[in-house]
Amino acid sequence: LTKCFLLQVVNILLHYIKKMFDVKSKILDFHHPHQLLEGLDGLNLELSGHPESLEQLLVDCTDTLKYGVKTGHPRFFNQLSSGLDVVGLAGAWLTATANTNTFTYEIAPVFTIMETILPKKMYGIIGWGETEADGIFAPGGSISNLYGILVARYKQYPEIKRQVMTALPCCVLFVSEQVSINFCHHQGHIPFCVTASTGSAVFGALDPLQDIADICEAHRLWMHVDAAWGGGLLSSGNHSHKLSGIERANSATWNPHKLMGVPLQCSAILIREKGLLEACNEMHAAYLFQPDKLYNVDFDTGDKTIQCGRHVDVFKLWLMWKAKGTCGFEAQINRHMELAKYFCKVLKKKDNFKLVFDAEPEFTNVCFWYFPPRLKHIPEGFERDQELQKVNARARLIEKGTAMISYQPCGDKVNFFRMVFSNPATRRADVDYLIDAIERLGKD
Ligand code: ABU
Repeated sequence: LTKCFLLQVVNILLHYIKKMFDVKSKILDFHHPHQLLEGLDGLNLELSGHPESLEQLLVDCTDTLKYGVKTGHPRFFNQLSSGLDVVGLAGAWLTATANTNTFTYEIAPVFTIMETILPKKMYGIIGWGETEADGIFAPGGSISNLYGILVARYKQYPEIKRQVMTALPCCVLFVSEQVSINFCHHQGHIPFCVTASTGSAVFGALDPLQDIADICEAHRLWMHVDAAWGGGLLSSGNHSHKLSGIERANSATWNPHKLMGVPLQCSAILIREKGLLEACNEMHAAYLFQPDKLYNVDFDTGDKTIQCGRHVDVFKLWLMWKAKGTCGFEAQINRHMELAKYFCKVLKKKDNFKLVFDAEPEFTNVCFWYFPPRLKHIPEGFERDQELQKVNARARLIEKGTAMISYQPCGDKVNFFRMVFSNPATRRADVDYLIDAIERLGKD
């Protein structure tokens, strides 16, 4: 019965994957939240007191996928993380089957070793290869950045482990203008860290890391690089120079679940000075990290984190690395960059589209406005901006379910579309389709 149930689940998944890669299938059958809550067409999300049959669970699995978003569809451009790598998927299935916790070697022997191998590979690529650095996988880029900042503060004020935060002066963290925290500097506050961004979410902006490293060295500040999005560029001989200076950083966040296409989630925090991550976060839970175990407890990585339960995120990346080699990731990233260049070139030739920045894209983000014919004769200014803000081609694309692209305002710029390339299934024809669809659906 178990085997039969699981085989049927696998069949449902395989059917879904086939449809996901079929460019003619819809990405999404859009419904409003209240429709899903109320239930439609047999979908019932409510839980009851009695058990349901396995047949019903199979229907529930099918329905869950039916009303979801096919993020691996070649025309899904909505997120920085998109696409579905089948080897990575196999890794996720294996990890789920193993169902272990990556905090100790005793219950995750292979995975904890992998979690030493992969960070080493990654910090080797960053350029810290000569030193013994450190790293773990964390639940997403923001948490990885948090780890970087916690370690930066600990490095300057190790007493934070014993004292309350108010015993410290007010520590100031400097960040890129593109991450939404406000710069502040008051007399008496102590700068301790600069976080640079390589690949801001909207524009894909890359901070000048060498200049930032100079400043950090001059003022003895910790340098953290948020390369969650941009880290993948390091795999490409053509593009890694854009992160020049990252080798001088003290810590870096790098999310293989973005540009490298590893299934969610897979985010690494890499710390250049070995030992700091553990010294900063350790709590010595005696029921997990007994020092007198029969093996080398250096492989009990759990005390490096503020989490207790920790999902195995490393295996998908390990398996994909095996399958592609570094050259496979390089080819994939070069393709994304070429598509971004192509997309820009096509938009530049069209007078009803305008790029937010005219320059050649540094990354795979391409931001642009679409001008429907009715806006052509409205002069640049407030009135046109108000209308542009309302251009609703994106909403229509979602309703049609044929493509998905995100949009946002930013600073003084009214709503514009953000195209990103990270989906390995995307081809030029999909890019052409998107431009066409925006023109068709947004013209009135
Ligand atoms: N961590 C930022 C993700 C944003 C995006 O996928 O659009």
